[in-house]
Amino acid sequence: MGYLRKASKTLNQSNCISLLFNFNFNLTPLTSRITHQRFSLTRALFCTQSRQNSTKEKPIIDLSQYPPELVRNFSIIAHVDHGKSTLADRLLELTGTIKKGLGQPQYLDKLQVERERGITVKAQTATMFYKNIINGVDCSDGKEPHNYLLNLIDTPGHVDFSYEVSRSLAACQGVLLVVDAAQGVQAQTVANFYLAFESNLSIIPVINKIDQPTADPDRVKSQLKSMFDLDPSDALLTSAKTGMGLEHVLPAVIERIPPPPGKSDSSLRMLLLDSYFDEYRGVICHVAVVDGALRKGDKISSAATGKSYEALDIGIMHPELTPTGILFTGQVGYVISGMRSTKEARIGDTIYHSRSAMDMEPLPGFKAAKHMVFSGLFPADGSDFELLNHAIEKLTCNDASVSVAKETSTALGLGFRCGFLGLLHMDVFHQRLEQEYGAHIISTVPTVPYIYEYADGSKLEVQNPAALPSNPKQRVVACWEPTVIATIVIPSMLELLSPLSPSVGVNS
Ligand SMILES: Nc1nc2c(ncn2[C@@H]2O[C@H](COP(=O)(O)OP(=O)(O)O)[C@@H](O)[C@H]2O)c(=O)[nH]1
Ligand SMILES: [Mg+2]
Repeated sequence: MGYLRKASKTLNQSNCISLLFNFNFNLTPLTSRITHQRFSLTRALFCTQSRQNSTKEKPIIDLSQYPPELVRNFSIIAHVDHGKSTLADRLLELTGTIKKGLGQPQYLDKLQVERERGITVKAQTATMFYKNIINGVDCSDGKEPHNYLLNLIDTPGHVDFSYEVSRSLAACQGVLLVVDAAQGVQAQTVANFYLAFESNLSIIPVINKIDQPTADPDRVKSQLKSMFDLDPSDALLTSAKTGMGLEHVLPAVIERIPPPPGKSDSSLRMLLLDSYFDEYRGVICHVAVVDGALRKGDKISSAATGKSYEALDIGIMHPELTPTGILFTGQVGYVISGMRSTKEARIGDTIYHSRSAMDMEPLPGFKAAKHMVFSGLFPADGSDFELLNHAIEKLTCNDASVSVAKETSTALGLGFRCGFLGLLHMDVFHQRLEQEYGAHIISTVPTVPYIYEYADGSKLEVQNPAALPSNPKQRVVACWEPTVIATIVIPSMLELLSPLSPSVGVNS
């Protein structure tokens, strides 16, 4: 736990018992859709995987034409609603990856929950091919224009999904930091900037929505300078809605973001970035090839589990699963290798060739997710426990930031205690269980973890009040609860006070 404050200076046993009592019996179903209907494992109209089938007649893409110096991997990061997914749409159209006007807006928001709520909750990768030409003029000094392979990752903006952002950045060498020209820098702009900055990534500021009447790009430029020390002249001015200024984005990506640093002549090392479960093909892993190359049929091993697999299918997201049979150094794509569960597909794992696994150094992987709220999940019908177990297993394959442990409640029977990054994350997880796996669940009131300190100095972290042991011999002397150390960003003192202006006196 990050920051803790003393919830009470001293807690006597009776306080603890009443706390326990309140929590234990205050089980409010968050999902009001409890019916006697059984689970159905039918997939909803929208699902976690890419839209497939559109790849059949396409010629196989030859990835050997893209050595690392012609590859750029970048994420689009920003606060919620600053236009990341819309900008991704325009870049996909500009490179001919999707047809202009066809398909829905925010194309990479594929989940039903994303479309219903109008937010991105999953980072999505798309590979684009782009000739470095601006307005028909070759910008590589009269030489034949190069064909570049660009991997774009659209990320969520809400803080509850920042684990998606931090993992995406591990596959990138640079970011487009999008800022709304009217809203200016907001909370997640700051948080995401520091994630990219700490990862040593090249940062390209993009001031978006300049078509809006209230847009004030100069104010945003000065914010970028004062808060992040970003040169105002480096900022690109765009409107992802009208297409204004977009022609400068990809040339800037090629110029300012370095190619991936891996070694082509080394043995294979791949980072497992993300995964999802497909009923027919098992786990589909999203990977970034750091060193070496991976070919279809290769024998590969996981550093985390030691298990070996065969690479049955390999390809890129263009923007759907597109088989290529091979992935080279610096490229980002997918691998299907017959993994069946999350226990095998560990996010952050390093994958090698089985033949060289002995003398390989694993990649650093990812920091573990920090769970902020915990809640119990129980099947609405007790006999559906196994089905809920399978549904959670498959969904956590696509959402590595949820922790799951079995628990039993006297009132609700067998279930699970799940840890989430925040309340929105919890709500989205419940909704996905229902929409993608037909689960009917009862969830208990979310709680935060507490730390109890005993008279003998020992401490106990409790995620569920029912787990607090009631031992009269051990006196609880203090109870600690998580707190937030926050930075408040205010455009100016004057703007903060202006809504109060009638009551603010002016001193002349
Ligand atoms: N006026 C205007 N609206 C935009 C622009 N870019 C995005 N939007 C709108 O802003 C809203 C949020 O966009 P979205 O791409 O989902 O933002 P995200 O949360 O950062 O991915 C949508 O309604 C978009 O249509 C722009 O350049 N100009
Ligand atoms: Mg989005």
